[in-house]
Amino acid sequence: MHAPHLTQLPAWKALEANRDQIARTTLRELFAADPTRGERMAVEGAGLYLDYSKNRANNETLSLLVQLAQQSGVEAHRDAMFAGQKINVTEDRAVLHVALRAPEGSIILLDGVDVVPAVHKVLKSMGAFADGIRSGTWKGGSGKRIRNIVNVGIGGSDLGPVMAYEALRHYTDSSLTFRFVSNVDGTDFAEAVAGLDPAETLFIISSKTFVTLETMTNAQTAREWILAGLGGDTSVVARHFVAVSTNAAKVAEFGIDTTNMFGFWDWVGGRYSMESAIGLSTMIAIGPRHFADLLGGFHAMDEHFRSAPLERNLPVILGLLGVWYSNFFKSQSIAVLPYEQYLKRFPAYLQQLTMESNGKSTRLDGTHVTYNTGSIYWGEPGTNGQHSFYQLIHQGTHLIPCDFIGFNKALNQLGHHHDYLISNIFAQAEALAFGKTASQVKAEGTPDWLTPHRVFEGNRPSNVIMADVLNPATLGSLVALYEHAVFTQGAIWGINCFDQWGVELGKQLAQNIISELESVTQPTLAHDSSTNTLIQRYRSRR
Ligand code: G6Q
Repeated sequence: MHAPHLTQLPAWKALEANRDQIARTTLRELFAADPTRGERMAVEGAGLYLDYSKNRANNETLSLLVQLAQQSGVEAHRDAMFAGQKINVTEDRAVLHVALRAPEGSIILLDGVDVVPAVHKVLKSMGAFADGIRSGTWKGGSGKRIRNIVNVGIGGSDLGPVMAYEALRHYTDSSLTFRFVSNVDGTDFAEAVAGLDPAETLFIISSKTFVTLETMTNAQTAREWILAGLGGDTSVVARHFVAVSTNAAKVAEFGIDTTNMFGFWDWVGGRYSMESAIGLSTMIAIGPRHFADLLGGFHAMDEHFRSAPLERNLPVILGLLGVWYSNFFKSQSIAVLPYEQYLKRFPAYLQQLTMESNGKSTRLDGTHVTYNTGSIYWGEPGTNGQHSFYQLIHQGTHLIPCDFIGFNKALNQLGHHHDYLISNIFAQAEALAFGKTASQVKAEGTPDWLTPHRVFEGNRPSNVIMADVLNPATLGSLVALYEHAVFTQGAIWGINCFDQWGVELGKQLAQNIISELESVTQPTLAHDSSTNTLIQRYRSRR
């Protein structure tokens, strides 16, 4: 039997009516009518405080959104994920990233087997290796200490490690240099190794499948670079390469000793893997203890997601508000604006998490959706964006809900910087919500002709997410907050958050085109006229 269609659910219908009512009111009016709104519409959990009061929503909206979650089976779907059911149906896989951060001794069964001991076994071997690099006992082939760590990976095998390294830089061992190579563009590799001594360099080849074109190409180039730097001595290559993968056979085929391989499992999706062995570079950078704190933060949010009532559940609320704007206000995008320089790569990380997970238009039952799904996520660290694209958010024609992220304590306490920084979060959220009316603008002595240009309509929604300080635990909570918000949305939309078939076609077509570009003789081209011409032009001009 087919589940009732999302748009036919009673809560959906009621939300449409509620939207019509909300559309006639403003955040100014909503706040004026309820002096406690700012305290009431906030929720705290796993070290994070979410103020969602500046959303175009009233009490009824929130309760209807929660009903929508219930009527579309979010809780049952969540429990199925935690129970190791194969909810990634198009790949016939369980989705158990929550097991990666389950404390030792807890039990998560997959096909009747507890996966937690295997997770901790890998964590221990990662820890021993990380300690070896950090203490200098693991040496390169020529006996020199490893000082440079280069992670080679792409997508989920890159974005998490890069983001976490930048986010936790304050906690890293500054005697070690970390670089990241992802793009198949040779410039990425060339610049990543510029200035590095091969004798002191370790490559972590991070690839779940170990067949990814970009990563295998970069890994091969890395091998040649090490060999050239170490006088062609193949016997020492092993000291400069480790692998993170689920594919031992391919790792061995590449020439990496599988004793230097850190494994994970097919139930870990690439974009959900930063706390698996894919986080090896993170663990080397911050040390095993801090890595354990990171896992602790993730786990705290997992527990909150699993046990908090939906109306007090941070990821559920965040996810539901995304559904609210996407489906009931036809909003297309969400800006994520961390007011924390260390989170400068967080928006890029979130783009994959959100858009690769929920950028789907086929429902689990194979039918095409009749409503919007995943939003376009984007952002920059504050306050830089304020001097650039915030103009459009404040006065443009698009409705762009914003997530502001800030921390009560600075990691680099310098003069007034932090108060200035945080004042801008509060001010931006205030300006977006309440704007500035024509009479306020006029009262400042603005001439009539200029007044309309200086009016801020307001009524633009935002969330403010605050934590005490950016540390491994709060980073883990923050990432898990968005993971579960994405999950909540996917469950409501009835799509599979955990596959990514949309990345396949381009990859396949590139394989054909590679041989056409590299063919010594003139290839017979059978593409469309545009692709044929582009290939011919490139061949004759490169
Ligand atoms: C993530 C995707 C994708 C993947 C990369 C790298 O969810 O599956 O971004 O992480 O394509 O894949 P490998 O780790 O297999 O090289």
